[in-house]
Amino acid sequence: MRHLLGSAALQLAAQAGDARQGSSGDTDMQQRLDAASRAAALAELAGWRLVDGRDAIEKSFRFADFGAAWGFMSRVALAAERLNHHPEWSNIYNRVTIVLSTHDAGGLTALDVTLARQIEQAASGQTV
Ligand code: H2B
Repeated sequence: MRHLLGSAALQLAAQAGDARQGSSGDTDMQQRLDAASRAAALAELAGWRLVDGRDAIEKSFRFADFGAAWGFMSRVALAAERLNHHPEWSNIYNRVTIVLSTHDAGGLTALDVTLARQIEQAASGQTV
Protein backbone atom coordinates (compact mmCIF):
# COMPACT_ATOMS: atom_id res chain seq x y z
CA MET A 1 0.00 0.00 0.00
CA ARG A 2 2.76 2.38 0.91
CA HIS A 3 4.46 1.49 -2.33
CA LEU A 4 1.30 2.17 -4.32
CA LEU A 5 0.82 5.53 -2.63
CA GLY A 6 4.42 6.45 -3.31
CA SER A 7 4.10 5.37 -6.90
CA ALA A 8 0.91 7.41 -7.38
CA ALA A 9 2.57 10.47 -5.88
CA LEU A 10 5.54 10.12 -8.20
CA GLN A 11 3.23 9.74 -11.19
CA LEU A 12 1.40 12.92 -10.22
CA ALA A 13 4.71 14.69 -9.85
CA ALA A 14 5.83 13.42 -13.24
CA GLN A 15 2.59 14.64 -14.84
CA ALA A 16 3.32 18.04 -13.36
CA GLY A 17 6.68 17.88 -15.11
CA ASP A 18 5.47 20.28 -17.75
CA ALA A 19 5.53 22.90 -15.06
CA ARG A 20 9.26 22.29 -14.69
CA GLN A 21 11.13 25.41 -13.72
CA GLY A 22 13.34 27.11 -16.25
CA SER A 23 10.63 27.56 -18.82
CA SER A 24 13.06 29.71 -20.78
CA GLY A 25 14.18 26.33 -22.08
CA ASP A 26 16.16 23.33 -20.98
CA THR A 27 19.09 24.32 -23.14
CA ASP A 28 19.85 27.33 -20.90
CA MET A 29 19.45 25.21 -17.80
CA GLN A 30 21.76 22.55 -19.19
CA GLN A 31 24.73 24.78 -20.00
CA ARG A 32 27.64 24.00 -17.71
CA LEU A 33 28.13 26.79 -15.20
CA ASP A 34 30.97 29.21 -15.81
CA ALA A 35 33.43 30.02 -13.01
CA ALA A 36 31.49 33.04 -11.75
CA SER A 37 28.13 31.23 -11.64
CA ARG A 38 29.79 28.28 -9.94
CA ALA A 39 31.30 30.50 -7.25
CA ALA A 40 27.99 32.31 -6.75
CA ALA A 41 26.13 29.02 -6.39
CA LEU A 42 28.58 27.68 -3.81
CA ALA A 43 28.43 30.94 -1.86
CA GLU A 44 24.63 30.78 -1.79
CA LEU A 45 24.27 27.09 -0.95
CA ALA A 46 25.43 26.63 2.65
CA GLY A 47 27.22 23.34 3.29
CA TRP A 48 27.51 22.33 -0.36
CA ARG A 49 31.01 21.72 -1.70
CA LEU A 50 32.67 20.61 -4.88
CA VAL A 51 33.28 16.87 -5.24
CA ASP A 52 36.93 15.87 -5.67
CA GLY A 53 37.75 14.79 -9.19
CA ARG A 54 34.46 15.62 -10.91
CA ASP A 55 32.25 18.56 -11.74
CA ALA A 56 29.59 18.00 -9.08
CA ILE A 57 28.48 19.33 -5.70
CA GLU A 58 27.63 17.40 -2.58
CA LYS A 59 26.21 17.78 0.90
CA SER A 60 25.43 15.42 3.77
CA PHE A 61 22.34 15.87 5.92
CA ARG A 62 21.64 14.36 9.35
CA PHE A 63 18.13 13.89 10.71
CA ALA A 64 16.67 12.77 14.02
CA ASP A 65 16.04 9.24 12.80
CA PHE A 66 15.36 7.11 9.72
CA GLY A 67 11.77 8.31 9.41
CA ALA A 68 12.83 11.94 9.21
CA ALA A 69 15.52 11.05 6.66
CA TRP A 70 13.00 9.12 4.57
CA GLY A 71 10.49 11.97 4.73
CA PHE A 72 13.17 14.31 3.43
CA MET A 73 14.06 11.87 0.64
CA SER A 74 10.39 11.66 -0.33
CA ARG A 75 10.16 15.43 -0.65
CA VAL A 76 13.37 15.51 -2.68
CA ALA A 77 12.07 12.69 -4.91
CA LEU A 78 8.96 14.72 -5.75
CA ALA A 79 11.04 17.81 -6.50
CA ALA A 80 13.37 15.72 -8.69
CA GLU A 81 10.44 14.34 -10.68
CA ARG A 82 8.98 17.80 -11.15
CA LEU A 83 12.32 19.04 -12.49
CA ASN A 84 13.14 15.80 -14.32
CA HIS A 85 16.50 16.18 -12.65
CA HIS A 86 17.65 13.54 -10.22
CA PRO A 87 20.12 13.28 -7.37
CA GLU A 88 22.82 10.70 -6.79
CA TRP A 89 22.33 9.87 -3.16
CA SER A 90 22.84 7.41 -0.36
CA ASN A 91 21.10 6.90 2.95
CA ILE A 92 22.41 5.27 6.09
CA TYR A 93 19.84 5.40 8.89
CA ASN A 94 19.48 9.11 9.67
CA ARG A 95 22.05 10.43 7.19
CA VAL A 96 21.50 11.31 3.56
CA THR A 97 24.40 12.25 1.27
CA ILE A 98 23.50 13.89 -2.01
CA VAL A 99 25.65 14.52 -5.08
CA LEU A 100 24.31 16.75 -7.83
CA SER A 101 25.59 16.94 -11.39
CA THR A 102 23.93 17.10 -14.79
CA HIS A 103 24.79 13.86 -16.54
CA ASP A 104 23.60 15.04 -19.94
CA ALA A 105 25.95 18.04 -19.73
CA GLY A 106 28.84 16.26 -18.02
CA GLY A 107 28.95 18.70 -15.13
CA LEU A 108 27.28 21.37 -13.05
CA THR A 109 24.41 23.36 -14.54
CA ALA A 110 21.66 25.65 -13.31
CA LEU A 111 19.46 22.58 -12.91
CA ASP A 112 21.75 21.38 -10.12
CA VAL A 113 21.52 24.77 -8.42
CA THR A 114 17.71 24.73 -8.73
CA LEU A 115 17.49 21.22 -7.29
CA ALA A 116 19.95 22.10 -4.49
CA ARG A 117 17.75 25.08 -3.51
CA GLN A 118 14.71 22.82 -3.36
CA ILE A 119 16.67 20.24 -1.35
CA GLU A 120 17.52 22.98 1.13
CA GLN A 121 13.81 23.76 1.47
CA ALA A 122 13.03 20.06 1.96
CA ALA A 123 15.63 19.84 4.74
CA SER A 124 14.73 23.14 6.40
CA GLY A 125 13.99 22.73 10.10
CA GLN A 126 14.48 18.95 9.90
CA THR A 127 18.21 18.47 10.36
CA VAL A 128 19.95 17.81 13.69
N1 H2B B 1 19.29 13.92 -13.75
C1 H2B B 1 20.53 14.39 -13.71
N2 H2B B 1 21.12 14.64 -12.53
N3 H2B B 1 21.21 14.63 -14.83
C2 H2B B 1 20.68 14.42 -16.04
O1 H2B B 1 21.33 14.66 -17.06
C3 H2B B 1 19.35 13.91 -16.10
C4 H2B B 1 18.68 13.65 -14.89
N4 H2B B 1 18.76 13.68 -17.24
N5 H2B B 1 17.45 13.11 -14.91
C5 H2B B 1 17.40 13.32 -17.36
C6 H2B B 1 16.84 12.63 -16.13
C7 H2B B 1 17.29 12.49 -18.63
O2 H2B B 1 18.05 11.30 -18.49
C8 H2B B 1 15.89 12.16 -19.00
C9 H2B B 1 15.85 11.25 -20.20
O3 H2B B 1 15.22 13.36 -19.26
